[in-house]
Amino acid sequence: MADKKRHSVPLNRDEVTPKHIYQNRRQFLKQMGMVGLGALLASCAPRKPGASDIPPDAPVNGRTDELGDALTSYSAVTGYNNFYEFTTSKEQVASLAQNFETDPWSVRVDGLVNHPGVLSLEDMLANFNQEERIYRMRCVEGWSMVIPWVGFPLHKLLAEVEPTADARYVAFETAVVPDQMDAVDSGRFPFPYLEGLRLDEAQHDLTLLATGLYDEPMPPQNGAPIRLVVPWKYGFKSIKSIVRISLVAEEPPTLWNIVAPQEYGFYANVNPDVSHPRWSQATERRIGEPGRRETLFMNGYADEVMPLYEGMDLTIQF
Ligand SMILES: Nc1nc2c(c(=O)[nH]1)N[C@H]1C(S)=C(S)[C@@H](COP(=O)(O)O)O[C@H]1N2
Ligand SMILES: [Mo]
Repeated sequence: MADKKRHSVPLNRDEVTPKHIYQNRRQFLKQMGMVGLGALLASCAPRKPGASDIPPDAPVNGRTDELGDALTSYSAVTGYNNFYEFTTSKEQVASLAQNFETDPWSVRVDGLVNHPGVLSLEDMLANFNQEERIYRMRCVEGWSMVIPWVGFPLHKLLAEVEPTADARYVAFETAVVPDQMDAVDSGRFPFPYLEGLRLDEAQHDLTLLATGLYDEPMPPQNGAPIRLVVPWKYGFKSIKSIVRISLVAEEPPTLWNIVAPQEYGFYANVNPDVSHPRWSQATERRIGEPGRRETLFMNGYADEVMPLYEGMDLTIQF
C-alpha cells in the first residue's frame, strides 16, 4: 500500500484496529463492527450473513428505533433510493449503481482547517470507531424509513482537522464519475451534488458519516462508501458518496437550493408545519406500513437539536 495517500490525522491508538487483520473492506468493516457494536451484538442473534445472503424480506428481529418504530426492511432500504447521478427512478438505482467503483476511495478535507488532508476510507475506518445508529429518514417527497446505519459522528473527523476560528459552515461534495453514473451528463441537474451544514449542526452528535447499514458496508445505491446522515433534516441533506468536505466562512451553495430555492431551503429541517410549496409536509408514508403517519417536528429529534435554532424563525429560515 505504499502508493496510498497519506493522511494528516493522528491515530488514536485506543480506536485503531491493526491493519493486518483485514483482507478487504467488507471483512474490515465486520471487524470494526465487532469492536464498535460488541456489547450490542452480544445480546443479539448470530451475525447476519453477507448482504447477498439476506432473504428479500428477512424479519428485522423486532428491532426498533428509540420511539419503538420498526426497522425498514433491508430490501426496501437498498431497493428504493434517491441517487440522481444514476437515475431518477427509485427502483432502478440499485441495479444501475451496482458496479460503481468505490475502492480505493478518499475524501479531501480542506478549507478553513489547521490540518487539511486526504483521508482514505481505510484511514477513516481505522481512526474512527464505527458504531450503529438507528435513525428515521424522512424524504422531502413525503416517505420515510427507519435505517440502522453504521458510521461515526462527523464531529470526530472535524476535531482531527481542527476548523479555524473563521470556519462557520461545512460544504460537502459527491463524486462525479460520468462513465459510471448514467445521469450525470443528462443536463437535468448541475452536478456535482453539493450540500452544506452550519458548523454547529455538523458538530452535533447526531450528525453521522455513515460507512454501512445493517452491519454491511454501504451499498452503492445508498451512497458507498461514505455518506452523510443528518436525521432531523429532509433526506436530501444526507449527501452520498462524498469526495470532499470543506470548511468555509459563508453559507455554501447546495444543489437543491440552486435548482429551486423557494422549495428547498438551506436548513431543510423536517417541519410538519411548513408546507412544501407543492404539497403538505404534515404526514408521511412509512415504507412498509399501510397508510400515512404524522410527521414529527425535527423528525422526532427536537429535544436534541432545538438548541441549535434558538432565536431563528424556522418558517423563514427553512
Ligand atoms: N449525491 C446524492 N446524494 C443524495 C441524493 C442524490 O440524488 N445524490 N438524494 C438525496 C435524497 S433526496 C434522499 S431522500 C436520500 C436517500 O437516501 P437513501 O437512498 O439511502 O435512502 O439521499 C440523498 N442524498
Ligand atoms: Mo429525498
